[in-house]
Amino acid sequence: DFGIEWWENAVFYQIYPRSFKDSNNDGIGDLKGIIEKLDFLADTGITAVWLSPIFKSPQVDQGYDISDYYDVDEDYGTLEDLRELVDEAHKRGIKIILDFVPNHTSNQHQWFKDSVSDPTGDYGDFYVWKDCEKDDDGKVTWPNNWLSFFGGSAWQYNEVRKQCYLHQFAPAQPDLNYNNDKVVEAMKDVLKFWLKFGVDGFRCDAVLALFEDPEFKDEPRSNTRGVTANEYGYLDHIYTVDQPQTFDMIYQWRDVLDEFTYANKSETKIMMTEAYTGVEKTMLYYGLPDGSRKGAHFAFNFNFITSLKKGFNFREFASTIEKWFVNVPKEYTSNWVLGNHDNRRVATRFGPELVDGLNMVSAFLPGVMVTYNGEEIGMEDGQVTCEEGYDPQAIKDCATFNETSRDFERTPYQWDNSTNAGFNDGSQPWLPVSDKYKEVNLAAQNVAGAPSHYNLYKSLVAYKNETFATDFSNLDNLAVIEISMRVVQIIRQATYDQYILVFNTADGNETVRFYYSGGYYNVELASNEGNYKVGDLIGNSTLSLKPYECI
Ligand code: TEU
Ligand code: CA
Repeated sequence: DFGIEWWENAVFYQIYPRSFKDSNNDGIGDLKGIIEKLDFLADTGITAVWLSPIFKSPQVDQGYDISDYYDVDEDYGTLEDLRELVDEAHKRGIKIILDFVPNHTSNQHQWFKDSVSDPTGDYGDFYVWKDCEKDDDGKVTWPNNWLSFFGGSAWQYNEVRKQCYLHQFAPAQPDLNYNNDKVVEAMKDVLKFWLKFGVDGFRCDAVLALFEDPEFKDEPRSNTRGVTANEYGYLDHIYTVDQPQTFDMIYQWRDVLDEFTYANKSETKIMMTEAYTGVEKTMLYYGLPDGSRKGAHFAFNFNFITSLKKGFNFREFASTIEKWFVNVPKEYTSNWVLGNHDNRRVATRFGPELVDGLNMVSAFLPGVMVTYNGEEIGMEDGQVTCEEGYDPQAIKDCATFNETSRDFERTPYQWDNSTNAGFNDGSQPWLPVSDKYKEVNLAAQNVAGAPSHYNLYKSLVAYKNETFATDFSNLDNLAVIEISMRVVQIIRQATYDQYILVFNTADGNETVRFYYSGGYYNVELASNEGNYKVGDLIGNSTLSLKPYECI
């Protein structure tokens, strides 16, 4: 017994419900669609499903604007459907993680409506309201210079209350006021409700934005060049993200989860936090350095998204991994995120040839592997025009839609080569199906023995589940070695065995020396179309690797 809890060597599979599977042919993916695909998920071998938000919502930010935390949006089904999904997933040994969106509600939430209409009432102080002046020409002088993540002022004038409210995201997403104890309690109640319902944990959305500076000080200019005054990157966000009280709130939520874990003698209820921030702050989401407070079970490691660019070389690749593991205390479980619904797909970001190697790396590294639906078949970004798009960050300015939109990575899942890629029975999907679906789809790849992204992914997950679950090693036992400017080798020293991953990150053939500690090595997994095949033996020899080959 290596003392690993269920989530520590797990594969978390993110489902974007709107685009996964549409069971009733209304163009929108739904819970019943996910239920239909549970056997596929079980067969793939993933440990847990994280669902992007399925709660009642006007869908301004595709569900990240919640108007009722306690109910399922009719686009996705009913509470009974969710009951069935959780039960059916559990029957198959799959955990269900819900998306907890604590920073803001929808402006259609009853709390916000009450806050607007009755400033001195129970909900008057539920949001971050500040006085602001509106002149006769309708021009508002904002309370300060704060910017929204989606661009433009983070303030919005409300005609009824004649005040401004804070929205770190879209204007339809007013920020909750966590300085109000009633808000703190109300949101803990949300967690407790779903824990009682039987979910296995939460992905906590945009936690970095929970608190702001109590004095509402202006933020300084950032030194990033080429950014306009309206763009988020124009300011250095020292007063609106990662505030000290934010970390404490995370630790309080952890207490709620732990209480529930112990009280019910059930398996650990987990929390993963989403914050695009520096590595030191990321560690504070895990807990206090002295161990006196615990926070997230893991805080997403976005380095593969934020530090790595197309055409990366060995150095950039190695430092992306090192940046994480030199900073993570060994008690913390690591995690490796390749993509999500907010970032261009792996095949688009790096090129389709890199899909296998990167999936291999994220499965090989110790800790949790996080996969966004579609990455297991190497889906590329879809084609979406501004008129077809929905992302609130992008549709307000079609001139910059191609740069800012997150709709591209959200097009329907490509199941097969039938109409609408098998997403539904032919009615128009909410976002267009990618025109690549005839070449890239699950049915074409899920053929026994065929070399495919999916079959490799499935082998990786099986290997991780079998081999690394019992031969768990932490980051102390990891070494990233430069073999050449283009070839990287990662060594994972387990209790008895040594595992080596060799990855040619370049588009040319590479002949390199195999760095090893003696003996022969079995090729246990290999990317498709390389020189090496599963079952080959490698000893004291040179390796000839094809472009992007990974073994
Ligand atoms: O994203 C939070 C976040 O940190 C944003 O910076 C996001 O990555 C950025 O807008 C990408 O361009 C979360 C959700 O994942 C995202 O889908 C939501 O829009 C956002 O919170 C608001 O709830
Ligand atoms: Ca539907």
